[in-house]
Amino acid sequence: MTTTRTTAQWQAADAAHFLHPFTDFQGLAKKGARIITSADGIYLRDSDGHRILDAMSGLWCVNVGYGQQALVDAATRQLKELPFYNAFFQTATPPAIELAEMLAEVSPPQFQHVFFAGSGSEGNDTVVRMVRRYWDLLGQPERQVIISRHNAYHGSTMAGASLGGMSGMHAQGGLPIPGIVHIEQPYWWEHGRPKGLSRDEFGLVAARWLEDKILEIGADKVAAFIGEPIQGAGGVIIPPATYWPEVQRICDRYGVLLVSDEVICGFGRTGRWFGCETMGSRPDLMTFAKGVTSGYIPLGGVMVGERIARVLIEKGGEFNHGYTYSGHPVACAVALANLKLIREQRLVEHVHDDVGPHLAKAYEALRDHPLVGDAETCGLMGAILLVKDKARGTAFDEAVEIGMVCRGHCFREGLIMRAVGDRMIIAPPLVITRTQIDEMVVLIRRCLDLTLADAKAAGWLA
Ligand code: PXG
Repeated sequence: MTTTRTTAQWQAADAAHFLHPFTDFQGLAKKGARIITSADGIYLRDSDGHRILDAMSGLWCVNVGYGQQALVDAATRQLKELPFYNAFFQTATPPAIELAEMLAEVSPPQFQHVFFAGSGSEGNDTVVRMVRRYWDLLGQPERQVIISRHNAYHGSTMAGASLGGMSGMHAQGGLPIPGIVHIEQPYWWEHGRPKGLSRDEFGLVAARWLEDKILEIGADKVAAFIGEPIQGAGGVIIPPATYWPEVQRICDRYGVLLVSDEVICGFGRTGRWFGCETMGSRPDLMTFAKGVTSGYIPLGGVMVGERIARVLIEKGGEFNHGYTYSGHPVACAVALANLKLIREQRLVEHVHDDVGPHLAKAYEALRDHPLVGDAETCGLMGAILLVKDKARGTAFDEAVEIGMVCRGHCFREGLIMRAVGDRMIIAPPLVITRTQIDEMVVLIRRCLDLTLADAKAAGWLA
């Protein structure tokens, strides 16, 4: 199929018919999309035959890397045996049941139940419905408000985008929906450093913004707090170590449910099975997607803590919510094969003990680069902050779009590294080796050098 058309032909057909997500349609049509045709391990191949190191795991999801035969076989077997049956009318399929069982095994002990969805966005829609249902069942229907954070990403459905704190998304479509409010993010560079706070001091300050907000609204009206252990799409914002334990203390104190959005941080990304384990929180709900199938097929859902599950089950009555593909047998079969692979190949340990520390060391070494204001990692998530003046930590003029300049060099050099403002971010497949990390970091340094050369030539450093 991929050899039947030239790149230009693919691009023309793409521009004629395909409206891409989060894309300026006109701009893309002019430039032409990059056509990815195949992949293996941590490398992609495009329609011009270029090999590209995928340091973003597709879109934070291909945790086991490309080309894993066990996942292909699981899908094929299940497609032949039973390609679809629903879970609505008192029915279930073996893959969905087995996956539910296995998710309970790999999750923190408070999670024994799961609600399946088709994506992370749908999972977060379920979260909104479920926390409100929980408080209804407990006779506290006025507990409606969900607190989230600016620059969070929780998906693109009405509820997902509302929970998220992306102003560009809120500006389109009258969001957020009622009952969702936002506090500031725990980003030290933005809010802590300018005030002269240490990272740990700032972590406590940022967590207490949650307490302030709960007190402002009234604890009896607050249903839940939701956050990504580490904000991914927001630019790999790794909160200070003091942040999540303090958030946990505050949620406990006011009886507010804690929701950990594990769509990116789940399934080994941070060196534990779930990001909340790395960050030290004990959530009541966990949203998951992406890495649950390593992106080979869509699947999402919510792990439901016993505090909530017991109420939903024991108080009875129908929960009027669900999706056609809740517990899709093929998706669940692929997820099962994926989780087994992660377990058998000890990929979580591989991240925690081996490649995570190796990446951390390599990023430490990048700090000497003149453009690098900060370089930090957690497990296999990494961020480099590009600055104009290293000594003062001053930012580039926004109009320069320094991140996009750097990203352009990455593309040309055969590396997928994302730019979020001035932050260059990575989240490579968990199967990456030390040697491949070294290869990736050589590419990163080269792209930083090229970006620095551009900045000097254009006078952006002045
Ligand atoms: N929660 C989190 C934390 C996410 O990162 C979602 C929910 C929504 O999942 P679905 O499966 O509905 O897309 C996500 C998705 C980016 C980018 O630019 C990140 C995501 C999606 C698209 C782009 O980094 N994350």
